[in-house]
Amino acid sequence: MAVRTRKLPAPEVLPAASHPMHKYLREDRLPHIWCSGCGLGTALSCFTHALDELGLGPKDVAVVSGIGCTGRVAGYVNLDSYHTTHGRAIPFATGLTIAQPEKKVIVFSGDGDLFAIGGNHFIHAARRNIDITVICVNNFNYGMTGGQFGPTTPIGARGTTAPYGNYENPFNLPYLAASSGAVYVARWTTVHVRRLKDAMVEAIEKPGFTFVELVSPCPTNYGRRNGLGDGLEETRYYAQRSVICHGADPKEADLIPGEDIIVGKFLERDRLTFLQMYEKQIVEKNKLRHF
Ligand SMILES: Cc1ncc(C[n+]2csc(CCOP(=O)(O)OP(=O)(O)O)c2C)c(N)n1
Ligand code: SF4
Ligand SMILES: [Mg+2]
Repeated sequence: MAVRTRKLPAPEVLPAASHPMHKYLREDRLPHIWCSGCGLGTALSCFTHALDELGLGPKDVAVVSGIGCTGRVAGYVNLDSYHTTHGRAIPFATGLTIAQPEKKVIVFSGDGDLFAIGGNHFIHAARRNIDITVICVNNFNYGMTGGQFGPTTPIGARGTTAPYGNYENPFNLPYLAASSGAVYVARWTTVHVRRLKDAMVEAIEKPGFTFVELVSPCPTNYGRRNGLGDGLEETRYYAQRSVICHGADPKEADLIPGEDIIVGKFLERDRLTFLQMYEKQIVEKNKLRHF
């Protein structure tokens, strides 16, 4: 008996959905590697909206990341971006901004990258008032490598290397930034998307060393071990505990589990930047000529 075959209609090809800020994204690198419920998608989305509001295009901005889940941001933005070695985003950014001061140079990295292995660079860049913006996604642990405790892990919180709870005092990042010399310091969470975007806009616009801390859920490695549930529950916890307190003394903004999370714009001030100081102290005083 002859076999009868039926010709099927060609499948309908649907146009691929694009992200509203696709001009800032390397869509060929997507899907991203981040876990479901992670705050990093929100962080990146706020960042692209901030760039859009500032009207910054690929020639105006460079993004520098270290290593970690947060560090992947550099690979996803369709800009001049540098995925550097662990802890060294700030030195790379320092070279970039000195070579091309007209560019907005933005460091986007994690709490471990910026404050453990890279902590030294952070305090000195702030002290020297290097003209860069540092955005730190603080998820209280080394997410990428499996949940080790780090310099922002709260006392008592568990990690793979702190099975009985961390007993080392964590950094209060806004206080560290402010006392090291930053000219703009703010903290928001992934719940405060508009305020976070506004803080990024202000920090990027302002000359000098500016700092935005972003408290973000890491359900896979931090939330799960610390009774915070999945990404949504961890986000809900940050929403419920946040108290907006603009102008608060950063010294009072410690992050302690079970207590209020003080968020807001803590500080804005003016200081001569590294290059302005060089101009004033060296070029003008010695009547040097510019190259
Ligand atoms: C010199 C060096 N040491 C250690 C590592 C391993 N390592 C990769 S990412 C990371 C920590 C990342 O933590 P964080 O910056 O908080 O980023 P997250 O993954 O939490 O976003 C470490 C220790 C490395 N890549 N290079
Ligand atoms: S391990 Fe944590 S920080 Fe990394 S992608 Fe997963 S949820 Fe996000
Ligand atoms: Mg981290």
